[in-house]
Amino acid sequence: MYLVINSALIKQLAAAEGFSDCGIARAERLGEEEYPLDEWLEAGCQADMHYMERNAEMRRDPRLLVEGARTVISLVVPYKPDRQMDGGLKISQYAYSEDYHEMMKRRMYRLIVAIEEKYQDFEARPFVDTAPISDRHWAVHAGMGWIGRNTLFIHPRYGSMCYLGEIVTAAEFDHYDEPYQGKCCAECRRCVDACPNHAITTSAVGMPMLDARRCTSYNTIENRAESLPADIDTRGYVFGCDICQNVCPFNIQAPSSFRLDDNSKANLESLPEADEKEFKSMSKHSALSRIKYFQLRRNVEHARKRYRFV
Ligand code: B12
Ligand code: SF4
Ligand code: SF4
Repeated sequence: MYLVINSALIKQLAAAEGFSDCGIARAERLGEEEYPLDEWLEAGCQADMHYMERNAEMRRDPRLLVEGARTVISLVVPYKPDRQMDGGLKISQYAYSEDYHEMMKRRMYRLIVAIEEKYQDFEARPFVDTAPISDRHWAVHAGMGWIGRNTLFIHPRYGSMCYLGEIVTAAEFDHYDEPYQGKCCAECRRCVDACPNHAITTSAVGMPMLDARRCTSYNTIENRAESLPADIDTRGYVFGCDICQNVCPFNIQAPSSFRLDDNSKANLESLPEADEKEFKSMSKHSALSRIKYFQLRRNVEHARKRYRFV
């Protein structure tokens, strides 16, 4: 006999640990129609993120990641701040606060402990953008929202500015959520039209597809080259990019989740001028630690060069 867990109780515990939404899905294989990874890879959209090519089958099937997995608990924490950074050079809002990998993992471990207190034999592993598992597609599969044309997961209340994570377990639950069937982007194309680099393209079967080679977020964060492609218009972003999220009506109407001025990372306006020591201190416990100092300098130089022409 394996453990059967009360889904409604787990959702209550998740809310108590600071998750704004929680969906519970059966751990099963996501097909190509649900997660069109092969097509994306074949089109070369991953640029040099070769980790996306490795373990592709595991990315589709959490049972290959966690032996005996029966359930994926998908969790949402919104991050829209009450205002955006002023000034010409800016960083993306997902990096305004504490590193989301650390924050999400901490909350997920606390949730696992809270579940263990109710069910002694409960065993689980938490993931947040750190293992071959598609965070967005599990959020859809667990019934919490849909994949928008900007290719991000959109929650009907919180929009796309939310961090996602999963707890994968062999335990069985008494109720599973159905994949999301509600609202969607309908005829809206604001994000596609707003992207200055035309990075949101269309796949052979008519799905929106993000070409990382054209995306400012990829170029300012993941691209390790000495210089950025000259035609990439970062519109002043030196870390990440929010343009296709800022124009989205679901983000415009979403409530803000924290006051930027209350946040310890609020002095980020000085980031573009930071020397290496200052950068190290600012990027500690921040998503900014994903880049090296030379990338920051390269991104600042690229943005300033572009500004002279626009
Ligand atoms: C690789 C990656 C990137 C790459 C590629 C982005 C991408 N869209 O794939 C780069 C570096 C560019 C990137 C950028 C960003 N990222 Co990122 N990234 C990831 C990562 C590691 C994997 C994503 C992936 O599987 N891509 C594979 C391909 C197949 O997906 P795709 O391009 O979306 O294309 C398919 C879908 O759109 C699909 N599709 C289209 N319509 C529909 C409809 C339905 C119903 C379905 C099912 C599918 C579907 O068809 C396309 C294929 O043809 C995830 C973490 C994780 N482990 O899941 C975070 C993640 C997606 N990123 C995240 C964030 C926050 C960002 C940025 C906003 C950061 C920033 N501000 O700069 C930007 C947003 C850029 C954008 N518009 O997508 C969050 C997104 C949260 C959310 N609400 O969705 C994630 C989930 C991390 C997290 N745990 O919070 N990222
Ligand atoms: S993050 Fe910026 S560059 Fe990338 S698709 Fe969105 S608007 Fe375009
Ligand atoms: S801007 Fe419009 S098309 Fe793009 S993700 Fe938002 S609702 Fe969908």
